[in-house]
Amino acid sequence: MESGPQRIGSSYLKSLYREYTDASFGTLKPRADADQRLSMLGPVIRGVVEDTIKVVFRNNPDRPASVHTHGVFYKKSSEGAPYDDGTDPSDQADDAVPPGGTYTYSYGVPERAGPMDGSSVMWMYHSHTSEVTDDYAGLVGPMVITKVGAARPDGTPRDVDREFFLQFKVSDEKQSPHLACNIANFTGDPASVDPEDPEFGESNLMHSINGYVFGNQPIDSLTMKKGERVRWYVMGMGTEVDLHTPHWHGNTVTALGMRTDVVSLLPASMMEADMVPDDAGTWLFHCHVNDHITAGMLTRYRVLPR
Ligand SMILES: [Cu+2]
Repeated sequence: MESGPQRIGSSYLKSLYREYTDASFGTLKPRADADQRLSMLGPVIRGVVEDTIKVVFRNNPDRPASVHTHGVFYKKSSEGAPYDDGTDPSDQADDAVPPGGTYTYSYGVPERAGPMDGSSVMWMYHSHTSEVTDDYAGLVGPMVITKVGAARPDGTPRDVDREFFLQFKVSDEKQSPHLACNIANFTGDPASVDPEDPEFGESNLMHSINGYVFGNQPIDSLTMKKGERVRWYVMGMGTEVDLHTPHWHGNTVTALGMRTDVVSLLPASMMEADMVPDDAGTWLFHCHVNDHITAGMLTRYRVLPR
């Protein structure tokens, strides 16, 4: 985690999805206290079954990027992924929005995009122009679809008091498009860095939850009250080392129709886990994979007395 002559340290330049106040993209929308919990993730896109969701995407980074969603209904012109699908150029503007470009994606929300059980389901969205490097750049966020009749006016599920969003990922910063910039800006002696040095490679595997390691996500952003109805949306991303088993100390959840305190995530897994905490305190929440524990894939959550 420490920076050094050949070490980047604990801070990296990332490319992140951020919400603006309007489509002029002049003013970043400040994140509400409740949204600070998102940390590195993009804004929560919300919809209710039978809605149409439109996302106006401005690409500020210096390379092409896109928005590719899971779960919802899209035509080829809103898939956000370039591959040999036989479409003509009029259906390809979504695949790779150029630097400075703007594109409006449109998604239907049929019943099959909504929850099967419960009131809401989380899908992820991410850039799919250069799938691997876009992921390691940080271009990922959550989308929540709520059942008809189950949403408040702002789209949040009425039967849930608090939602949390956490992504478990071994972020390989060596595969980030910002590697050269991070070496130049954060190492002590950039010219002496050998990117092929295995130890340099290991130092850039960030075993992170929402971009934080070793419990550094502010605990205020993971705080709830005893007796509240809490919905945890957890997701995985990454590669073959990304098998994660998020484990809550102190309280249990229901997930996939069973009671547990550990769930399983593989790359691009998405899951809801509902908790009604009955045990106040500050509790560990960590990946239970041994190698990931020692590498810092852990955080804390806090349950206040009612
Ligand atoms: Cu893990």
